[in-house]
Amino acid sequence: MTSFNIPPDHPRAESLRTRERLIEQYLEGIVAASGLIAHGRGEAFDYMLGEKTSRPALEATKAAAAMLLTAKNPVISVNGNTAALAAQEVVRLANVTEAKVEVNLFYRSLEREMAIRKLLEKAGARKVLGIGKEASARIPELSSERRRVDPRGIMTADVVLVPLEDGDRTEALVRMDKKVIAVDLNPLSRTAQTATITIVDNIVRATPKLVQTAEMLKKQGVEKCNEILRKFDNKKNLAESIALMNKKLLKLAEKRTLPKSERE
Ligand code: PTJ
Repeated sequence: MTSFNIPPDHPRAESLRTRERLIEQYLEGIVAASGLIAHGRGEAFDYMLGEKTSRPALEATKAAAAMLLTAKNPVISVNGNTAALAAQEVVRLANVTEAKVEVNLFYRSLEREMAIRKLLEKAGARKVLGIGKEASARIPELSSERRRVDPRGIMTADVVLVPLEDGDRTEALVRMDKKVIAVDLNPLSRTAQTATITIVDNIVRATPKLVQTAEMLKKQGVEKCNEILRKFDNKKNLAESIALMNKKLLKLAEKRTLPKSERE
């Protein structure tokens, strides 16, 4: 535990609690040092979204749930930040969509893999793939440590959920004809732009909604899922998220500009 006491009435208490969680999990060896920086980048984009789940994000969440439910071999890829911020939701999502859970790290070490497995098991995971020598398959044309994957998991998956990702692997997975679902607050990132479905939302908000939506859609059946997928357009959805951020910035800029009478 870190010693910092967050005042409950602090206007940014929730955001500070998330930061503390990441720092704690960094000290536990779950989160990579770079994971703290990556989160800061995410926060900046979240600010532009008003730190709320947007309508396009909800639509993408619905499509993502439909894609996971209709997949033959769905896999949820877990890195340090995802484990720290959403371990329980990952396990719940895996249960409802019958997806496998695989640890896949950019800053790979056996210690971190085992610490993340332990955290996931504590959250209820029955089987966690991709640890150590189990990640014996290789994603072609990818040089980062993320290329090592489990032959029972990501290597043979048809749909891979990659929350908080770096762009290279998403591109490589798409080249392998896999469908990729990304959760990324930055709609401009390579991951966001390359994924089949991109949820532009904070993983803290997105994963409980994804679980809820999957539970609801599971009851409605495959036809409903297929219909949602037919109607979903990721490029359009991304453009809507960017437009939303733009609108928010313009609104803020407007408040700070000269009165109308003094403008050119
Ligand atoms: O645990 P490891 O070793 O696999 O490393 C994980 C990190 C995140 C360090 C690694 O994948 C990395 O360097 O990622 P990037 O390239 O910095 O990309 C992370 C993306 O996630 C950025 O586009 C951020 O805007 C976004 N992001 C950060 N925090 C959140 C987020 N998106 C959703 N929710 C967040 N909380």
